[in-house]
Amino acid sequence: MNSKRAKIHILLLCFLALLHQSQGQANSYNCSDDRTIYPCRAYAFYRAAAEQDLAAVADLFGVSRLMISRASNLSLAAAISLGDPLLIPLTCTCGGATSNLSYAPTTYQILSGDTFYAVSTYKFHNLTAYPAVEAVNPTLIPTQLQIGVDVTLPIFCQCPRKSSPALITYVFQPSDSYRSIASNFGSDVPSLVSMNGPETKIKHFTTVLVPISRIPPPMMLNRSSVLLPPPPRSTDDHGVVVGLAIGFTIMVVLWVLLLSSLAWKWRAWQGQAQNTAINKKKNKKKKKKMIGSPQPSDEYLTVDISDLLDKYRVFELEELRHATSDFDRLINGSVFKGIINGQVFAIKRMKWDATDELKILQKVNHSNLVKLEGFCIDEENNGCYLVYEYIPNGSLHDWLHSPAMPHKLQWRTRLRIALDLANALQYIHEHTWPRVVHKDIKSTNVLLDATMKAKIANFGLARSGCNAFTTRIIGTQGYVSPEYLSDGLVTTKMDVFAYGVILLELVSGREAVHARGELLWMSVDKVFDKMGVRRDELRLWMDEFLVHMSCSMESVVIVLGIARACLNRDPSKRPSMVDVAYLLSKVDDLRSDFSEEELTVANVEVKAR
Ligand SMILES: *[C@@H]1O[C@H](CO)[C@@H](O)[C@H](O)[C@H]1NC(C)=O
Ligand SMILES: *[C@@H]1O[C@H](CO)[C@@H](O)[C@H](O)[C@H]1NC(C)=O
Ligand SMILES: *[C@@H]1O[C@H](CO)[C@@H](O)[C@H](O)[C@H]1NC(C)=O
Ligand SMILES: *[C@@H]1O[C@H](CO)[C@@H](O)[C@H](O)[C@H]1NC(C)=O
Ligand SMILES: CC(=O)N[C@H]1CO[C@H](CO)[C@@H](O)[C@@H]1O
Repeated sequence: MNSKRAKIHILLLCFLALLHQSQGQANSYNCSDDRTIYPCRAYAFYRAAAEQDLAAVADLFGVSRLMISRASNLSLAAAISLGDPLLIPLTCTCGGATSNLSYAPTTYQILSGDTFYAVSTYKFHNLTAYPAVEAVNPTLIPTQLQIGVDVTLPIFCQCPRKSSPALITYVFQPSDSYRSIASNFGSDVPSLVSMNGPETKIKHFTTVLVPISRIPPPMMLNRSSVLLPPPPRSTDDHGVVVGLAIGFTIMVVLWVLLLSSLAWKWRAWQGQAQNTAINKKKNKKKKKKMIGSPQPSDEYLTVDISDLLDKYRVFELEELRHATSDFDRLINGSVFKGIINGQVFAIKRMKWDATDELKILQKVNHSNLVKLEGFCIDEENNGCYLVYEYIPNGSLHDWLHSPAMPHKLQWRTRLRIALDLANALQYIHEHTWPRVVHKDIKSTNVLLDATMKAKIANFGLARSGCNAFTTRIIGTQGYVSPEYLSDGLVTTKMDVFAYGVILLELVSGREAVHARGELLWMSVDKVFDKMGVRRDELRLWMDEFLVHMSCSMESVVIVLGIARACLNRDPSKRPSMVDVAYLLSKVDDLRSDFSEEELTVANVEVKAR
């Protein structure tokens, strides 16, 4: 009985192999037949190049060091040397009808002398190939690459169809055979044949897919488990001893932090069920797709805590307890007001993993972003606190929508806020590397300081890296972009969309979601007709207070036009925040010619022409 089954099995494999042979190798990465299995976790095998440390590899692939080190059975503090094998966790996606290629998008910035061929062959070690690079970057001309331009490098990958939990993309070396690959990765020759066709057809330096059942694979388990940090350069013995002692201390500290970070992760993982899922059904469907991919916690970006220690103040729990009168001064949600040495802070208790937010915040520094001052680890409760600068005037949401506010915002102030936000978003989208997408732009996450300058808070959902896909759809209704809701597509354009909704709130004084469930961004359509803005409808739709203050209709129309562009359903047609900030600054510049008192509607209208 069993042997019969085995025979059928082998026959089936041969059949599959033949099928593959006739279709050629490129079809291993054709994703058009079953799009429902994307995105998924996939892996690429990469050997460290000369002078490349873990951070350099992590940057190249846009993943965290911790993710690589965990998949590769390395300690985070370990030095890696030339040729060390690394397993890079990637998110494998389907490139869409234009390419039908399954790949993990990796952003690469062109340096002097780079060509698509050189980058795929030498920097990415043939994990991708230049024709594929051309296919996924249709707007770039390969012979005219400009230094600094971003290129998407499609790392070949594939999502597993059934039994095998993950697939590794491996570049077939001249010294390799299916047999050696199978033993290195804990796979078997028939599976390799079924995935890639017969061995004789495999060309050197092309990729093969290796199904594996365990991460890390056997060849990486054989590493010595005690890896020391790189030896200090100093040659005198005293220096070496001190260096080792310091290295050891750092390692111990790192491990303690790493363990607590893992503990937060576990909590985060458990707490996920309670997260605000805007579309529970969709969420469920997407989650199902991820079943079978190993290490669900890898979904989280992780932070190299070593980078944080010298940048931020580390607070003691006792200190925070004292500052907040034993956590009695609640601002809202889980944010407390605390006073330490006369300085006021906002202290946020993290319900789940803070490492995402820490990782993002350590990279950003802009006067329109709420600044992180330090953090505190609560070992007893496996929790953590983030300590921010205190922003006294509360949220934009309250100023626009709460009847309790002492007065309403002037149009000029609203324009100023719009420009502040545009500048902040422009900064995180254009001046961070990899790019940061905030993912939860909304008026409650916009805080106003004593001079009514706007600052963006709450990077809890933020992501670095663009064009990623997510399988956890979370966000705030009324602000989420259609493409994120339907495909989980995360790009800077989703922040642009949410920003468009805030502009509508500023103009209309209405909430992003009306009490009856109507979405503000949909309701604005009635203000427009084929010719543009209908002024009569606009007067009815906009904030009554602004109408009474007889603010410049001209500038309201300009802002509404910008909002409408930001809300385009096609993300590629939305302007970038650079464009938005430029357009707004022109409106705003006009106004700053005048002092607040002198500013009259007539002046602005004349100037606006
Ligand atoms: C992928 O497969 C589909 C049908 O299965 C076919 O139409 C398409 O041409 C293939 N694409 C590539 C790039 O081979
Ligand atoms: C992608 O696949 C679809 C469906 O099989 C097919 O209609 C389309 O032509 C393919 N596109 C390319 C560029 O191969
Ligand atoms: C990539 O493949 C080319 C041949 O196609 C080979 O010359 C080159 O050495 C390979 N790169 C690496 C890093 O192995
Ligand atoms: C483990 O490494 C040692 C040398 O470092 C080597 O002799 C041995 O064959 C390796 N074992 C496996 C299973 O790769
Ligand atoms: C750093 C690290 O994780 N090392 C592990 C590699 O795998 C071996 C065998 O499972 C473990 O004993 C090591 O601790």
